[in-house]
Amino acid sequence: MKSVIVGTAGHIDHGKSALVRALTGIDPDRLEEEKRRGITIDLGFANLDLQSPDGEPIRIGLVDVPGHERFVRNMLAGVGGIDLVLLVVAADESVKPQTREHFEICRLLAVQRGITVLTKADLVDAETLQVVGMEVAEFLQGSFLDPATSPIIPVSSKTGAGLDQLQRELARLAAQVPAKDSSAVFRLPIDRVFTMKGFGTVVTGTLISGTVHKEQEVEVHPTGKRLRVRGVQVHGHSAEEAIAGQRTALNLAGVETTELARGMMLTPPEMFHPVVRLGVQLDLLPSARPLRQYARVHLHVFAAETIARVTLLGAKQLLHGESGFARLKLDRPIVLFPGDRFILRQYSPVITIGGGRVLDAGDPPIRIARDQSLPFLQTIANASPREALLARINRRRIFGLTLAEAVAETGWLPARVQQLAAELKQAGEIAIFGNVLITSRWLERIRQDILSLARHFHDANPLLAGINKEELRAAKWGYPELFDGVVAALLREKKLEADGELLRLPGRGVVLRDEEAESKSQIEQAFAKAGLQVPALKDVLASLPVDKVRAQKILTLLLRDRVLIKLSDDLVFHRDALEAMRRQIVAQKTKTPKLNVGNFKDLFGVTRKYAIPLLEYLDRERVTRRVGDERVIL
Ligand SMILES: Nc1nc2c(ncn2[C@@H]2O[C@H](COP(=O)(O)OP(=O)(O)OP(=O)(O)O)[C@@H](O)[C@H]2O)c(=O)[nH]1
Ligand SMILES: [Mg+2]
Repeated sequence: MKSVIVGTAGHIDHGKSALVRALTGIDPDRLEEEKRRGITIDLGFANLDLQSPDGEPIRIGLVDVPGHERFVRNMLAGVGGIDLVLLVVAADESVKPQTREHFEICRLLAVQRGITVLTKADLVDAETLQVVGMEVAEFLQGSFLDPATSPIIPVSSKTGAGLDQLQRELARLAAQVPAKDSSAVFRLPIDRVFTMKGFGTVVTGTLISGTVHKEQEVEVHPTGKRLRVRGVQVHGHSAEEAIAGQRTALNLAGVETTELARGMMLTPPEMFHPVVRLGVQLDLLPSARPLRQYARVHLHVFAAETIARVTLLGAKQLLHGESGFARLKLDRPIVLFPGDRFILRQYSPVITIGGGRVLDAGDPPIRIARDQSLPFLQTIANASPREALLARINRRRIFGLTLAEAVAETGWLPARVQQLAAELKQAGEIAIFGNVLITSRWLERIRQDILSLARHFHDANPLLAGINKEELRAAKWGYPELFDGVVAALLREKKLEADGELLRLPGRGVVLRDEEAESKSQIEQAFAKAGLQVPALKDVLASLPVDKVRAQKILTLLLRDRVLIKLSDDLVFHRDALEAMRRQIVAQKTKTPKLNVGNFKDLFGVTRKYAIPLLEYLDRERVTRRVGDERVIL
C-alpha cells in the first residue's frame, strides 16, 4: 500500500491537534503535560487510510507538530521527512508569527505539496471567513501553496464541517506524491526512543529512504554501534519490513535507551560515516538579518540538530533574501547525503533565518585547495548524477576515488555508482582500476609522473639497472591497485620494462658513455693481465680517461657484477685470476695436503703483503682451512 507522510504546521492554538483528532480519531497529544496545558509540546503521530480518486488505497501517516515558538526545534524534528503539509490557520486569528515561520520552513525544506486549512470556521461568520481566506490567499501567493494550485479549505473540527472535502483533497494530493525508491539506501532518522514492556528498546522515525526488515543489522550514527532489528512496526502494526515513506518503529536488540536519542540516524552497517564538514547552498529568508562570515548558527536536519559555523564562499556576508555557497563546520557529526535539506536558525535569539541544500558531505582525506571549494560546489549544484560523480572523482586528483568512498559521498547504492562509473568509462572520461575510479586526465598525469620519475632516476643513476618498484610506489600514489594498474598498463604498452623488482625505461638501465665503456674495459684488462700481481687500485683509476667520481662508479659496477673482487681496501683481483689460483691450490692437494705462507709465496710468486689476504680469501671460500700456522687444503 502506498504510504504518504503528512505533517501539520501553523501557529499555536490554531487547531492542528484537534484537526488530526477529527480526521483520525487519534489524539496526537500523548504527554500528560500536553493534555493538562492544552498545548502540543512534542511530536504526535496518527494515521489514516484513504482511497485515491481511482480507488487505490493510501495510508497517511500524520505527524502533528507543536506551534509554540519555544518548541520550533521539536517541530523541525518532525517536518524533515514529510511529503505533504497541512498548513493550519485559525479563521478567527488569521496569519500569525509561527504560521509564517512554519510556512518558511516548509518552503526551505522544499516540501512540494500541501493544503491550507482554515480551522475554527465555526467561530466566525461567513464574511470574516471570506476575508481571512483572502488574506491567507495573498500570503501564499507564488509559493508551493499558491491557491491557484493548492486548495484553501475551511473546516471545523468541532462540528465536522469541511472534513469530507479535506479528506478528498488529501487523497487526491497524496495520490500525486511520487512513490519513493524503496530500493535506495535505507535511512531512518530517529525521532523517538522509548522502552516498551516485553519488547525493550524501540525507536521510531519517518523512513526517508530504502527498506528495513526484521533481523537486519543496522548501524546507528554517530556512535557507530551495530544493532539487530528484532521487530518492525509500520503505522502501529507488526510487519516484516518497512519501506520508504512509512512511519516506522523498530524494536532494537542489544542496546539501552540511554545509548540512543532523537537525532541519531540508522543506516546499513559499514557504508556511511557521519561528517562535520559540509558544502552547501544557502538561502537566507527575506526577514533575516545579514549572515556574516564565520557566524554560528543552529542547524536542523531531519531529527538532528547541532551548532554550526558558516564559512561563506565568494562573499563576505549574505543579505536577506540572497542565496550563496558555503562550507559548514558542525559541532556534532551527522550522516548526510547530497540533496538533504536543512534549516538554519540564528544562534541567539533563536529564530529561523534560512536553510539550504547539502551539496557535499564528503570529507576527502586529502587536502583540497581552498579556492577549489567554490568551483566544485558550483559544478555539482546543478550537475546530473553522472557529471556530479565525475566531479567527485576529479576532486581526488591522482589519488582516485574508491567505489566505497563514492557510495559514502553520494548516498547512492553501489550498483548505481557502478552503473554511472561504467558509463563514464565508456565515454572515456575515467578509468577504473580494481575499485578505484580516476579521471582520464589525472591518470595521464600519473603515467607521465611515473615515466618522468623513472627517467630522472636513470639520469641520476646511470650505473643502476632500474628503480625499485616499492620505492616508486612509496613516492606518493594513493591506492595500491591504482599504482599497480598503471604500472601494469605501462609494461603492456612497453613504456616500462620490468627486471624482477626493478622497473626501467626501455633502452635505459645501465648505460655507459664511450669513455666510460672504455674505462671499464681498461680496468678489467689491467687486472686480468696482472693475474695475482695486481697493480694498486688507485693507480689504475687515476689512469682512466674519466673523472674520479665516474671511475669510482664504474668500479662499483665491476664489483657488483663480480668481475672484480675486493679483498681489502686497496687490493682488487680479477675473478679469473682468483679462479686460476683456486684450481692450482686444489691441484696441489695431491702433492701436499698442507700449505704455509712460505709455500704459498713460492707457489704464486707473490709477496707476503698479497699472500695473507689471498689465503684468508681461500679460507672464506672454504678452499683451505687454517690450522695453527698452516692451511689444510679441503
Ligand atoms: N470551536 C472550535 N474550536 C477548536 C477547533 N479546533 C481547535 N479548537 C480548539 O482550539 C484549541 C487549540 O486546539 P489545538 O488543536 O490544541 O491547537 P494546536 O494548533 O494543536 O496547538 P499547539 O499544538 O499547541 O500549537 C483547543 O481548545 C481546541 O478545542 C475548531 O475547529 N472549532
Ligand atoms: Mg497541537
